Amino acid sequence: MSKLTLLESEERARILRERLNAYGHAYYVLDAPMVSDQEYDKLYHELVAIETEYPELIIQESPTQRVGGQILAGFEKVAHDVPMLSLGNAFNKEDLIAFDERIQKLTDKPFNYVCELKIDGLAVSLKYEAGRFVRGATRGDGTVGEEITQNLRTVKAIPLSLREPITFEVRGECYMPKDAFAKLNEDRDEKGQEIFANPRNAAAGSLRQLDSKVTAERHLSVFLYGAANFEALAVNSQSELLNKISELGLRTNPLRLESDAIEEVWAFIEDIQERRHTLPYEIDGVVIKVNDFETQEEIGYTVRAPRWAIAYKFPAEEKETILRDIEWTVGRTGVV
Ligand code: 1X8
Repeated sequence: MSKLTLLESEERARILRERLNAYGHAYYVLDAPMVSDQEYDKLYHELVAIETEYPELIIQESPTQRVGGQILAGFEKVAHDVPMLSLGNAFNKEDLIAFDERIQKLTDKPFNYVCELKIDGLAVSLKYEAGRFVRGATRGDGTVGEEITQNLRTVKAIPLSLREPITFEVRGECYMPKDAFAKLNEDRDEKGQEIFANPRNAAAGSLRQLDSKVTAERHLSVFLYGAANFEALAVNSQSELLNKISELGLRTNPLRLESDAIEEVWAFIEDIQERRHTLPYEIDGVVIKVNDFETQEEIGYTVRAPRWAIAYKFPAEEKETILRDIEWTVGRTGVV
């Protein structure tokens, strides 16, 4: 093929970015691929070729810009505009009933609950300005976190641009899928590197990398479930928020229940607990939230956590293993 002019390349690059972003959204956000890997790779490499020929056409939102960049000396601290709260816990049915009774006392209006899976990863906050991903941060202590924008840009399920030019901060959980975790530990074991204890630690270690090229190789994913300063979204409830952020191109978890009956909430918790091992990611419970935002505000907050939500925590998953061998090693100083 003869070389394209700058103007032709600009137009072609725009089309390629649009198509690759649509295919990436289908694959990484919806888990429903539209094209084969070969077809995706063909277009991706065509875009790389154009951007190599005309580097002035590279934009931050290009799918080619997810491979990692410069090596940082450390992470900057970021103060969250709206604190990232923790949740009260429930460990059994009695705790759940007590939560429901507290809620009943705190509001006169009829209301319902939304139940979502509690993802065992790391809470992150993603800031979008005019629809463009501009900053990502860890939760930290809830007030101050660490700026990890470079690392989060490598997470393919995080869109670099939204479907509307909206300014807001979305929150969710970044995690390592079980299969990615198993593969990573296998590779590390072969190389004699220390293995990660669980997917959560592996995700944390991956997001703490000062070299984002390492993060890019770790196959992290994300589920989004909340927002700070979400006036721009024009939503009145948690279920509307989940639908809206999903329309914007953000990944949400499809497994959820809306119900006004605590017995139904309990049935959902039991069902999820039984099925948790069949999920491709680790969860440590179910989060139960009052759906309507006005009712949430009426019910209010304690110093650390909303009164209108609770985390039902599953017992840590226990597995039986066979110990096959123990290898003793003597260190430099003679210590075994
Ligand atoms: C923590 C988590 C929440 C949700 C899922 N996973 C978590 N780890 C959710 O709401 N779907 S909410 C939350 C928190 O508020 N601390």
